[in-house]
Amino acid sequence: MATASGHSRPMTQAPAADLILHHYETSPFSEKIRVLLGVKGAAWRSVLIPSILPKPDLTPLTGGYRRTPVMQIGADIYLDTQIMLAEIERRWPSPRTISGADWATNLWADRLMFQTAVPLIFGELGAQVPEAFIKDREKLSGRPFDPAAMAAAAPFMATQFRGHAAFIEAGLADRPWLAGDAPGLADAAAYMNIWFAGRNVPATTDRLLAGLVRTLDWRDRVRALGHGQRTELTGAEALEIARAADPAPPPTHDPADPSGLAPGAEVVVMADDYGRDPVRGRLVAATARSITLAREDPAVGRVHVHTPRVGYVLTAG
Ligand SMILES: N[C@@H](CCC(=O)N[C@@H](CS)C(=O)NCC(=O)O)C(=O)O
Repeated sequence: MATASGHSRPMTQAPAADLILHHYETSPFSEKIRVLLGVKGAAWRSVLIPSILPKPDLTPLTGGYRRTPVMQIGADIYLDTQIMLAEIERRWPSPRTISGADWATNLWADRLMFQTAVPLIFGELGAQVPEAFIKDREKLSGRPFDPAAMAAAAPFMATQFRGHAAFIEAGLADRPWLAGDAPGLADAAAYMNIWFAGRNVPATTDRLLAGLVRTLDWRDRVRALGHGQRTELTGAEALEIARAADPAPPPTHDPADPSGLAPGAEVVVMADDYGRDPVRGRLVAATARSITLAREDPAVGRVHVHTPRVGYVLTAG
């Protein structure tokens, strides 16, 4: 493509090393992003965060959001994998990973299939789940986290998990990847649940995937995609990177936004499902796809925090 300066851009531009993922190894939503970065052939930086609160090097960036993962590019902070995937695709469009109804597939994987994997796993792990983790997840969800109740629901969850896996099997009937001829978001999103179950309850997962031969082969091929080139960074270094940077030009506010809120308004954003810790700031832009707000923190200076629109509640604060 020719640019204003007359130079031509390379066809393939891998994500630069200024993409930072705050994550932990066992996090399924993080695995979705890591696989996507593998598809993109990305060089990226990794900050390992705790799997339970407190997360002292993370919350100054997010304003209180505590879920995993969080993506940082300079002074721009992305909460929720939905907005991370959109931003990765916008900044680094090649190879293309999103088309068709992939966003619907992504929400199916995040909510419906994930919600069958959680009780399946924790019901079986039962007494092995540390008390501190149980207490943390009760705070996260606002509901009891009861491995015994999950174990009681396991037979139903097993049929549901296998049923969701059968959707993957059907999706692979006439193509090598759910995304088509090449891997993409649909693959990363669906794989996250198979990976999560497989690494925690491998024998049960094998039993529930028995006979789903295309899915088993696809699982191996998604794993073989890898995670791109990852280098480690400390949380303190990431905070310093945010402090030294200015936010990138934000999306354009939609004047027809149904919220009626205008840029500059004091607002609160929170997830609509779990981990609903409110994030406060000044509205920069609300669009049909995203919410951007500006916030200041002594540790990081001025940052822009971005969330998806679907799955998030925006109110005047
Ligand atoms: N909709 C969110 C869900 C993220 C999510 O549920 N992450 C889990 C871990 S994979 C979590 O936050 N657990 C609690 C924690 O890590 O503190 C997304 O797509 O990013």
